[in-house]
Amino acid sequence: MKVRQSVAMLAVAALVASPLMIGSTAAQDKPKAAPSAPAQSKPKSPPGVTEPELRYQAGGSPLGDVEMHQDVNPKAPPMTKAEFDRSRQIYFERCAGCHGVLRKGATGKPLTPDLTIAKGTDYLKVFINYGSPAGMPNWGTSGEMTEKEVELMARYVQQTPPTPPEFGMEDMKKTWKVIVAPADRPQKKMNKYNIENIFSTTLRDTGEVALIDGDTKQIINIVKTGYAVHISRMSASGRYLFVIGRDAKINMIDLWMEKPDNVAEIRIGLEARSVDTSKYKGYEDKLAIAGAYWPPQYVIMKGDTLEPLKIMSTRGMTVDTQEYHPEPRVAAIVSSNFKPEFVVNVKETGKILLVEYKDLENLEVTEIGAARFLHDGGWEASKRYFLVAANQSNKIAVVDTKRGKLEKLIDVDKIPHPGRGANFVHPEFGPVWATGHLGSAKISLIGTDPVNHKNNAWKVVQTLDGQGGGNLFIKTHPKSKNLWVDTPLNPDSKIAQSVAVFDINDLSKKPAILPIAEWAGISEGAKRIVQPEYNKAGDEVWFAVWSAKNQQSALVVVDDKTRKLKAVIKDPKLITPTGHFNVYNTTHDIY
Ligand code: DHE
Repeated sequence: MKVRQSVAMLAVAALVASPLMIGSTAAQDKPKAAPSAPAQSKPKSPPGVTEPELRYQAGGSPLGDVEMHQDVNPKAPPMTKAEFDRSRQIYFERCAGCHGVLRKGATGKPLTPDLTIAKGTDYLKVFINYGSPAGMPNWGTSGEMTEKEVELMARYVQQTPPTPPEFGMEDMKKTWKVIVAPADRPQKKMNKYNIENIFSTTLRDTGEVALIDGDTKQIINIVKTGYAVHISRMSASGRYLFVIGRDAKINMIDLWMEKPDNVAEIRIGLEARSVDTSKYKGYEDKLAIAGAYWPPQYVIMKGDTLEPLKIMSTRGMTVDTQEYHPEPRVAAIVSSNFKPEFVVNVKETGKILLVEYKDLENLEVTEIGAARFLHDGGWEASKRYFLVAANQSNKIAVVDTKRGKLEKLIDVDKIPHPGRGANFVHPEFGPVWATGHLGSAKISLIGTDPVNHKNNAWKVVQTLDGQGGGNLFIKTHPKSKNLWVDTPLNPDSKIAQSVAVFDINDLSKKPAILPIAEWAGISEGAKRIVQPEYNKAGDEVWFAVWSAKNQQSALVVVDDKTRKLKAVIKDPKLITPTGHFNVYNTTHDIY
């Protein structure tokens, strides 16, 4: 392997979210005084960390169920095997998202025994119970953990962190199944569906996707996928749909089958979020790639069978302080249109890797230094520049995939979360790409045309005021004049259950607020509105109305022109819908 280094040494802003501030002596590093108010039923966000951030990051990890070795450290308080296993499970369900699998710190502070043993069980118990102003949630007083669990966790964080197993080629091959071999698959499309207008909807808590006919709004099939399934992506030809679960299971679905269904599957690790396929001319449908959270690695596979070909580790030095990081998770991956390359974004090291896939034996990886905590992002309209959020650094990194270089690091507001962002031509500033924020109500519009609008390129040219923080996704379409902004993680249910829509022709106007959850006609549940997604024609916008597993959810379709309700899709099988992906728009990166 040859590594071309073009690391720009750029300082990043200090971390904003520091869930457990062990190892620092700052005043804010003290546990909060015991409150006199009674225990609350919901976790309350401490000052410094917004509730949306907390809800978003403290998602469960499938590693909780993985058996791990309990190392006995004589200096740490004793724990039985049963206590250790229970607290390990709680740790991976509640804490690993911020403090990291190995407790070396991620967006939260390190929790290694060299720091925690010195603090002692009583101190740690207070910390876990009441939280800290620096960002540690009040797990005990919020009612999220019982007194016994708080005590267990205080002892657990003093133990040697257990390491989940590695997952190499042999493990992958054991999970790899070709359900229908390429030779046995249809030679032509065998169904009457308009497959370019199919939507793949994540059914998060059942580990399935619903394939929905965008024309008739009927469910075509509910396909079994991995645990807490995350995203869907398309092959370049638009025939194969790839789905990845949080358990790192990839399912490959053939849309040409009479009833589209799985044709291959594999696990590429123990925990993952991203998958994509080769799109460069001559390599269409040839390769697939997936990135894991654990082990920290990415894997290149055959595009027609998912046979694993090459595994690459992401362990290495961070971009800013150049310290070794043992678990840099792979966040968004996209496929370049300019070169046979995948763009792999590594969260904790803050590096963007351009992985050239034309010769896997002599793999060339260009390493671009950006900023820490790279998460999600998308292309600007020409698909030459990729914009990715370094979320806890409050920056957007721009990569020029033609030159293979970092173009710019742009400061934006608190915790940008673009999804893939939204591209449109601004009446005053020319082509822009937009991102919303988890930590604020702002929407940043960034100029993306260095040729005809040079003065505006790679700058925030305008900031809009949305409904509030807790935004996750933003969307428009080349044929539309609407910019849709969701706010599913806003603590105010009225805001979480509605969306804001801006008029691109006149962005000085306040957005209209549409009560999508009300339109769904569902009585109970959180009914969070998630992810605007257009149909192929660009005249309908689909939203998920996301409630708990035991409650009714729905999809709401809005007419883009009139902004009026067009259809509500309800079905007992539509359980916890979150993301949805239109085949045509996903294949062609239209957003
Ligand atoms: Fe996601 C994209 C990671 C929580 C729905 N999510 C992504 C990507 C990453 C990621 C790295 C980019 C993938 C790519 O483009 O290749 N998401 C994570 C997390 O680590 C996090 C914070 C916590 C976790 O435990 O997983 C998390 N994500 C969520 C949710 O709670 C959401 C709202 C509901 C759900 O289904 O779990 C959610 N994430 C999504 C969606 C996308 C996504 C719908 C794709 C957006 C797109 O437009 O492409």
